[in-house]
Amino acid sequence: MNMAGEADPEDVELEAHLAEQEVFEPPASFVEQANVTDEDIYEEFEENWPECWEGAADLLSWDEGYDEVLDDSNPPFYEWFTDGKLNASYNCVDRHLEERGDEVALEWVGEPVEEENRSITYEELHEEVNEFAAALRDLGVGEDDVVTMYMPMIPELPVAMLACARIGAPHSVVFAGFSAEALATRLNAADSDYLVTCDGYYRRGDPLDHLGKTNEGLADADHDVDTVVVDRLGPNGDDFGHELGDDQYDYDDLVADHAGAEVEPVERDAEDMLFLMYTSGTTGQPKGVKHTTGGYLAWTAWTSQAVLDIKPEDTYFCAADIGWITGHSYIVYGPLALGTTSMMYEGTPDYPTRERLWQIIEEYEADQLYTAPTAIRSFMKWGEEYPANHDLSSLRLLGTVGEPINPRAWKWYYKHIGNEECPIVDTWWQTETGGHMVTTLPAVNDMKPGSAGPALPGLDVEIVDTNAEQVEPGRAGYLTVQKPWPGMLRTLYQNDERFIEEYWAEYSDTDSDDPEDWVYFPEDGAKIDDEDYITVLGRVDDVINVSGHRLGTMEIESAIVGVEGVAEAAVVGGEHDLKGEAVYAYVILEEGYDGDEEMRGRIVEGVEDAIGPIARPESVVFTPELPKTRSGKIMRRLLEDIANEAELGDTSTLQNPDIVGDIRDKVHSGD
Ligand code: 6R9
Repeated sequence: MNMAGEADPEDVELEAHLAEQEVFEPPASFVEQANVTDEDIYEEFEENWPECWEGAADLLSWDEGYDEVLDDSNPPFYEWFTDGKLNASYNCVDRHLEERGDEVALEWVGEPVEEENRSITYEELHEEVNEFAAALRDLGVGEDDVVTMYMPMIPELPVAMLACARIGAPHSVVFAGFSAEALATRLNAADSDYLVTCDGYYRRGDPLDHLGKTNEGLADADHDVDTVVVDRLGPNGDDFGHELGDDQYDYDDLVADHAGAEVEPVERDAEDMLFLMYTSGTTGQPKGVKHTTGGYLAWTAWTSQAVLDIKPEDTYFCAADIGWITGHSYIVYGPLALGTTSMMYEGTPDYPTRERLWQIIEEYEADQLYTAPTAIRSFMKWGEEYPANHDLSSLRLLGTVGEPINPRAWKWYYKHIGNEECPIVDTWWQTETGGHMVTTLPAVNDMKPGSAGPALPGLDVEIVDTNAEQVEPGRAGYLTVQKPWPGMLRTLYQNDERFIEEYWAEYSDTDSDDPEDWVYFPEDGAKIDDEDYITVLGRVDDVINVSGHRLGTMEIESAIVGVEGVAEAAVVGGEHDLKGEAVYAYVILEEGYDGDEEMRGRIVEGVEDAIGPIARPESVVFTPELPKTRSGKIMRRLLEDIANEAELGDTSTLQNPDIVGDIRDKVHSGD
């Protein structure tokens, strides 16, 4: 971790958030109907902590009540709703059947290739989840076996997740855009013997060969993996010429073989693992974030209700991918726990036209839209005429997630999408937090563009300096969470030590068993104003946030160093108008290799193969040396300054100060 020199949040602050703070009140028409309207909630939760979270647990149906809200006897291994028993699939499906069985649970809008859309009612979801759960069991999947999913935005993905939840098998969803190598790493890390994938999917009208990529990944798995393959492409996939191997099964066949099957939801302990999600961290190895059944589900249900204002009769649209935590928490678990209609779409916002999202919202009369600042910046660049062509008046609330939103984009979203009638919730949270942490409550708090808002009721967030002292309002510091919360990760899969190291060691007394001495550090910089509004300034570790996706610089560097002819590489994030940040790579070649286009192409390919196209470097700069401290550490900070064309920081501690100027000349001459 680089608390000391490399990423001082003070600098980050200067760039994005100097815009003057304007204040917007929640629209009256929204407040009138909102789920949470009482501003005393903050005080009440504080006074009644941790019992305040009983309300969140009450949103769920329990097979057996819990004994204690919180067991904090062994920090940081907190346990919530101890000894309570429940099943997430039952909570997201079965319990809605009586009242909402004929209502749509999942509204799937496919890529408009053959105008395939599916409206899946709770009744139909129940049927398919049961059939697939029965099929998984027959394949041998037992309770606590990790089932990996490598699937794009097709309805079989949430069905498979819920089928796993039903039989108590944790899922580990790998984003479909990740590479074969990334799949293999995750299969191996979780020692996962089962995989659900598909033959292919559409991107901008063209079929993509996903099974080919899957098979490449499987070839690198260190054990046998039984694989279920969804036929997404039908005859359009014939050109890829795939035949299913011996341990590969067709999804439709399996479901048909189990037609009408019913599987009793397995009673899970509140603390039993619901799923794993691998995310990028400071080192090259992705971290397997473990979420539990009780706390996570309570957290996502409660925040869906309080922050996104979801009601059962809503049609709620989150435009994220289920391969990321946002889709897990706010397409699948939170919304379905509340029995609403959750939409998912396949494809991109600009295919077949730049009106795709607006068309979907108009057609389905969506009540909420939850998306990322990177998308909003693209919409803004394309122009307001695209949304203006559509009736967006069904929208009641807008949300953003994934990265800081600059006030200009915020105001554009507010005006051109929300027609100044929808509150915006700018939700700060992480894979690790399970759900929202810092955001306004849409009917309670005023909005300040650029600032996410106060911490949610019942959370204790402080902005501190390196000595753990709270910083003055307006000053940059580090965001910390001082008390546990139900949705928190419980550990990193099979690696408690790294869990402590990554999230707690910085600000905790790790020898203490007093929970007061334990502080969660999410590795974000932030500042707070005198009304406790928090402005998140960005990561302070070696993680780059490209279009809201977390990428570790180490992962990208090791991919580049794996390319023949590369001696050393340093990767940093540089500002990017649309993506927020982009990947800048500085590369030293071995003797005898030229820094030409061919080499550049091989490096880009190496990164795409190892991680996926999202990690593709924006620029690759060849240099004979990298700026290093006397102790031999690469000074990434200077490389960031170069990428951002910023004033260069202190170079006096370098072994090789001249190299900085040389690199800068190279970058800016476009060489
Ligand atoms: C949900 C999600 C987490 C990191 C987080 C922070 C950044 C997310 C933000 C935000 C400013 C917001 N982040 N939401 N920064 N304002 N509203 O994105 O999870 O993929 O784990 O990323 O994203 O830096 O630490 P994840």
